[in-house]
Amino acid sequence: MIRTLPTDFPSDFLWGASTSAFQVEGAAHEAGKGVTVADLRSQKSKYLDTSVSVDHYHHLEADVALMKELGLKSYRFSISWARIFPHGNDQQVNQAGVDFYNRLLDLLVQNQIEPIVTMFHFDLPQSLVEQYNGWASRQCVADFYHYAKTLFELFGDRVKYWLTINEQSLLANVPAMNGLQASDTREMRQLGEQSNYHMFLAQAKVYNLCHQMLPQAKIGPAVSYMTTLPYDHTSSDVLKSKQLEDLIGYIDMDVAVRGQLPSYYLRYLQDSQIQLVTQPEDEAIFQTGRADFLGLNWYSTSIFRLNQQANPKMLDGVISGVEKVRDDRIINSQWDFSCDPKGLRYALQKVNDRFPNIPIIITECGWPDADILEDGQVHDSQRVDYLNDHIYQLREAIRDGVNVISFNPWSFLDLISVNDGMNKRYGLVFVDRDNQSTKAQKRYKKDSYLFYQKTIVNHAKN
Ligand code: BGP
Repeated sequence: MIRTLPTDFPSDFLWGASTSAFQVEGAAHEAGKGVTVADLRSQKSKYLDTSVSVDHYHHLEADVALMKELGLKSYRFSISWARIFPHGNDQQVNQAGVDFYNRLLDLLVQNQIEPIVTMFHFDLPQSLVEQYNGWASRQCVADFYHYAKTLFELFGDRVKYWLTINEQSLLANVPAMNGLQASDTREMRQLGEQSNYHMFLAQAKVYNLCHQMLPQAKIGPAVSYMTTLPYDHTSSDVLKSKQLEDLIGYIDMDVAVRGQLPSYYLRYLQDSQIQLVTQPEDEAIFQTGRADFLGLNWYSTSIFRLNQQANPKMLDGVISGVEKVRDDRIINSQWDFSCDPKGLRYALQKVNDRFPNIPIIITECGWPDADILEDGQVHDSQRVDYLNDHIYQLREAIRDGVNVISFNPWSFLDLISVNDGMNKRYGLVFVDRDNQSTKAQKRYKKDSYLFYQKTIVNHAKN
């Protein structure tokens, strides 16, 4: 029998939106929460103070009401590890933190919004860095496991979709994001890859644990994946582009789905003379702990001009051996994000070719802009176009046979950008604050909110 392809979004498609704890919550030093590496990063001038963020912590009911009015079927957010365990590995939970997430989950469930919960999104408890250098130490595997087990016990009755680590490849390639420091780049690379290994191991253990403790639940990573194209179509450049895509894009997916470190990564380690510290039992851990789905953070297409240097890898956010090229044939934002909707369809087809029929949740996808509030309105027409065109291509990918089950644009409401504070906004909901003043933190629906609301209604009819 030849199977029939879907003609549209499935009726149970989860139309959602996305945020992360330190970027929205605020209350960073309230209610017993411990300090995180994100809080410390934010004290450096490049980042915006997380102590207030957009004060979601104190606007919980109103924010969920806005989600409901928008028609969301899912909400992807993260739990702050340090709100549950202030030092990352305390004997007891911080009850005020547990209460906060209980309130959020209860509100979501009451409003029929499916929670999609990230366990760790760039905000490692600082104490773990001070105790043993965080993810660079194998102890962190045990502490993450204990944290995950606690989340399953506390919230497993209401959460069906779990995401383990957000954008591990970024954390591995920019180890400072995990609070790590080193005297030279070589040592930094070593720390980055050892951390990478421990994050892989921790997730494999947690996938397995989830399957044992919560057989109804589904679990996977939230992977950073952009469409990567070579500038020149010579074989050597195409090969380099593939190497870059493997090492930065596919690696997290390959380990999560196939249960082993891929050969291109072993080759990279060998060529870079990086020796990982491993244990004999690890192979079995990788084999038995596999993800059920892939969460993809996809924003744009990047075009790279590649030089002959081996091993493209990122250091402090810069990819060595390659140069990102701005191509005016695609629309670019002022932050060098491109708008390439067909790039999304192409990326989804490639992931589906690699892992046939694996369920995919788009965990992030969005357009940055310096939105302006005028008379209570925000006319974010570029974001509306971005959403419209990407949703169209997403539907095309579903019609191609790609198993996408949920779309969660970044971000539900304006939040502090990792690199650009409040200058660079992504939200469907405008928050009235800037880099200097927190103002009233009043919320306003942008044009993109109204557009997305209509889109959800139209598709829910199918
Ligand atoms: C992803 C992160 C998000 C978010 C987004 C936009 O990498 O998972 O947390 O920040 O990118 O990036 P930025 O905030 O730098 O604009």
